[in-house]
Amino acid sequence: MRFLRFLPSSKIALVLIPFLLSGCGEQYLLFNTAGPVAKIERNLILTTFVLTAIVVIPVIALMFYIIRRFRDEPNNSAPYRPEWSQSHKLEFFVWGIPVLIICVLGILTVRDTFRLVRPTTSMNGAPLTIQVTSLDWKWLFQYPDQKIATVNYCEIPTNRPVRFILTSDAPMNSFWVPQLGGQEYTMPGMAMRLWLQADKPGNYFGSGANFSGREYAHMKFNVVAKPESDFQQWIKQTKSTAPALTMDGYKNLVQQSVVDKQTYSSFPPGVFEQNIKSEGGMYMKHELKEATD
Ligand SMILES: [Cu+2]
Repeated sequence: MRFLRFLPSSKIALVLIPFLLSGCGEQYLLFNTAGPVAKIERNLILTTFVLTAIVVIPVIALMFYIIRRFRDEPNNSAPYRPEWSQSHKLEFFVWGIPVLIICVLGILTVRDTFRLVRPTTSMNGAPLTIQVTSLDWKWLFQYPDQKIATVNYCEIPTNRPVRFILTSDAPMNSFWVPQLGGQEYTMPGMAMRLWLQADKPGNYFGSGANFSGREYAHMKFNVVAKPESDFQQWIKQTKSTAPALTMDGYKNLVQQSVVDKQTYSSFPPGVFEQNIKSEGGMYMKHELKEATD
């Protein structure tokens, strides 16, 4: 490592420390999980990281070693063997270990993927359903059972699985609340399902994770998790104080614009399902039924 020779190793360590330790900070939402879904996904990410490091670290270390050991310079005693061609021992390690790692990672990933198709914790009572529509450049949340709607934020009860049904009435986007779980796409004419759950009250950052036009950077929202009783209180208050979302109001929201948080005491019935159907959702009968039953 001749090019590093003029830098004492203590200096290199000092430069590396902030990068190596920054992952512990609270601003790294992906690792600062707040629910069972995000926890499963974070563990899978960390397992993947450790397993791939088994290959990556020795390969990088070997690269430096080989460059140093076999470089052409006077008095280098490294053996020169041009007729060398095959080593079964080496092949065994070079192929065997990665194949083993891929197998383990494959099994773990399939296991967790299927685990997250259903709510991760046993349910007492019905889950909460929230229909999410990504619009040009805002997020609309509809509560089909409570018959209320919000824009650019939503509230959920803690310790209860929430079933998000996702679609788009604008270009495709992606719904992502890093502290609660991985992203899921929103697509016109489709109804995607994503189970999330918050274990502790808090404000969880959410955003559109898929570029969808000029003001896409403003497609941010908060998921506000609060205890069940506070959540019921919020529903009650919303129903009695907020204005209604009319069909004209919805058509306005669909237009390209950036808006602040909004709260509505009602919304035009069926507007979510009609949007999916009008965009070719006849192929989504099963999912639509799930979204509306
Ligand atoms: Cu799709």
